[in-house]
Amino acid sequence: MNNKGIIAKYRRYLAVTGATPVITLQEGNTPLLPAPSLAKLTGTRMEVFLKCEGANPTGSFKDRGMTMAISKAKEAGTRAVICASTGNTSASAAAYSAKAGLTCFVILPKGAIALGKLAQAMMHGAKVIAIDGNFDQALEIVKEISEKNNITLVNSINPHRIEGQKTGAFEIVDQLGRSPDFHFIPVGNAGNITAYWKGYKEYKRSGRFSRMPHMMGWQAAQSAPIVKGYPIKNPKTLATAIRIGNPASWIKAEEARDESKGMIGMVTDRQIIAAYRHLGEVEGIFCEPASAASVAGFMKLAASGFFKQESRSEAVTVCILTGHGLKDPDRAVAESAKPRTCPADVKAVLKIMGIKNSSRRKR
Ligand code: AN7
Repeated sequence: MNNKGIIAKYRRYLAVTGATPVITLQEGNTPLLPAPSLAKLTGTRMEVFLKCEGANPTGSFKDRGMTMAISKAKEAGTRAVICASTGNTSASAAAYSAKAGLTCFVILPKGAIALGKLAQAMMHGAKVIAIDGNFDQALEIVKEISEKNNITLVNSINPHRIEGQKTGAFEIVDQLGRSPDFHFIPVGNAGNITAYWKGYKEYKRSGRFSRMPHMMGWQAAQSAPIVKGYPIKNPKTLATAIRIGNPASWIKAEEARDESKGMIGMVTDRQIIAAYRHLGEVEGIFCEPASAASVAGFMKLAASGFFKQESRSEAVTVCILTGHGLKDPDRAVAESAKPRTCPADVKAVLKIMGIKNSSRRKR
């Protein structure tokens, strides 16, 4: 089926009318990939799937929310949009703004944005401003600017963003033919866990499934305000996308956790990198480090025997891989084996390949 984007696909669940100019890059319809190596870690018969949101047009889940936010901004007659970003929001806002003919301002924490994301914002013609500060400070700045000027904020505090992103839940149910039992997801500004929970609740009313998933959110250990219960002044993690100390949707994330009888936990950078490499080397999936946080959380629980309990052993788990690995090439290169170099000659190459005797030839 040809993909016309999430607004066309789920129009009746979204606040769009004939007057809404639909700005789409044909986002959504992303793969739900079985990950048997992860299921195996539990020692049970459970099934694990990866929702590969890196397959969206700008390489992250943000496109689901941005098609809505930019379409509604265009409908309202806005000329310019603004966002603070750890990278992916800015890449998506820049691309959809380009398509819509809007001016896009992005405010970034200087030096803390993965290279691919910065390249995207620049390439799509956004006006990029890097502040000497972190994401939380950037968010305060854009809130103030958007309130006092005729510029639309397209961070996830914009309700249209959440509306678009809730379609991820619809798609998972449509792809599985049921709801998952466990929904693993990284948590940064906490918009996405909010959106998925809203999506599951709304889709349940359509009668497509009866049991709600447990929402299992994961923060990086040194950027884990929700887990700790207080804002983090100087959040740290190599998963730069979720280096956020005071999430905008904090309360909503706690509601999703509590209503779903789920949890919000934390994983160390080491655990994130172990999951990142496992996905790349065993499942053939290259996601960015922040995305691997959901899988790191899954691996942590699997190792603790969490899924061994009778009622969980045939569960269906979905982990959201929120962004593509190519977003952060520096991290990928830093965490994997370096290329070897040698003279341009067969013998030298074979030596590095570890093949000693290549004299066997057919006569
Ligand atoms: C790959 O781009 O906040 O909990 O400014 O890029 O909804 O914030 C990105 C967040 C997870 C966390 N995975 O989602 C931004 C930004 C990736 C991300 C998150 C982000 P939220």
